[in-house]
Amino acid sequence: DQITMRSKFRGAMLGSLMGDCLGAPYEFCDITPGTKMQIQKYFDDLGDPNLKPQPFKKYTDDTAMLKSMAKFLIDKPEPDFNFLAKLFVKEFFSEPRRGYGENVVEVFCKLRDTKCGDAFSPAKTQFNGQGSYGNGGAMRVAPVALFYHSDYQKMLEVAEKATNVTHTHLLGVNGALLQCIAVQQALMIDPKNKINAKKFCHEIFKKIRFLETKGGQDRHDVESEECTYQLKMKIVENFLSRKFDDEFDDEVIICLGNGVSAHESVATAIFCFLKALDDDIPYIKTDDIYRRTIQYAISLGGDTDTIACMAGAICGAYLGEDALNKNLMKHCEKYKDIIELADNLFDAHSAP
Ligand code: 8NA
Ligand code: MG
Ligand code: MG
Ligand code: MG
Repeated sequence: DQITMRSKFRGAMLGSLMGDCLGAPYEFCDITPGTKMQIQKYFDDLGDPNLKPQPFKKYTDDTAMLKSMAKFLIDKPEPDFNFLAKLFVKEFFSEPRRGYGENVVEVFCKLRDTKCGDAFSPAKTQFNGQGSYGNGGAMRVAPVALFYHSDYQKMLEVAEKATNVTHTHLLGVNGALLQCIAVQQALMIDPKNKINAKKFCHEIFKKIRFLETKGGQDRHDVESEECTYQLKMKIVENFLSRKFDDEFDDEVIICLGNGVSAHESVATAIFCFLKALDDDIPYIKTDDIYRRTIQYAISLGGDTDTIACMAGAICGAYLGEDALNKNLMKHCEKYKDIIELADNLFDAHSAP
């Protein structure tokens, strides 16, 4: 029904923004057991309705690029990737100090110098022609999952091309597709129904295996980058069966990662969402599923803004706007603009 879907669009967009804004202060901090207690207090303090929202927690590159992705889908009847490139360039040069990845800046410069005439060329030359496997494609892909949620093939096609404007390495692209699939799958579930975490995980596994094997049989060379995300999703499934103990988080970080590359962060974000569905992380004390999701992502350290942003988008797509804590939301820069963008995306998607 229409109301629920509108609320889910807002939930995914706000969930992404809030993960970015609230996660950014902890990016690459040292995480000790003490830090995890501090993060609990940080959320408790921000959740106080009397705390003034000034200064805002600022959003970073994740949200800057997410906004461009939404506009790209809203403003044109068919995807125009040169237009997307122009939006990225305009956004970057108007506010370059949003914490962009170190190398993606070269792409923006080349795009600007060629007036975005060929959206796909500059990214191909990154890292001596390997292309970037950073998580920059995945962190901004949620609007594609929302807009094309009822046309799965088109969703994947647009997600891949939109990623290719900055990221062409197989791992960067498949990481973005994995995140896109997770957001779409969460969007399709009624929040009144409890998610079966292992089933949710296995569904994603089957979809990403299909993409990685190009619809064919299992590969034997499991070391191959063409198997990376199916293996990651198997690891997620295994962690979901384990009880939390003192080694748990360290092993999650070793096996799933918390870095800036897509293969060390996207499966981690999916795991944070699924783990937080249950209230069994001892140092996290809240009944709020969304807060648990991003608090856990941030407590794992590393690329906290981006992992919380991706996990937050999945969780928000499942729960919808009403489940997101308004006290936390009001501390996030430009949250009202994100609501408007979510509504415009919804209206554009529903237009005949
Ligand atoms: P990117 O394309 O510059 O990639 C990010 C980083 O990943 C690069 O700087 C490299 O270190 C590494 N990398 C990617 N591909 C390769 C490769 N083929 N070979 C070797 N190394 C590689 O930018 P992006 O958009 O993917 O980055 C997204 C991340 O950067 C997000 O987490 C975002 O929040 C941001 N970020 C910024 C800071 C900061 O302080 N400025 C810190 C962490 C993350
Ligand atoms: Mg960032
Ligand atoms: Mg707890
Ligand atoms: Mg980041």
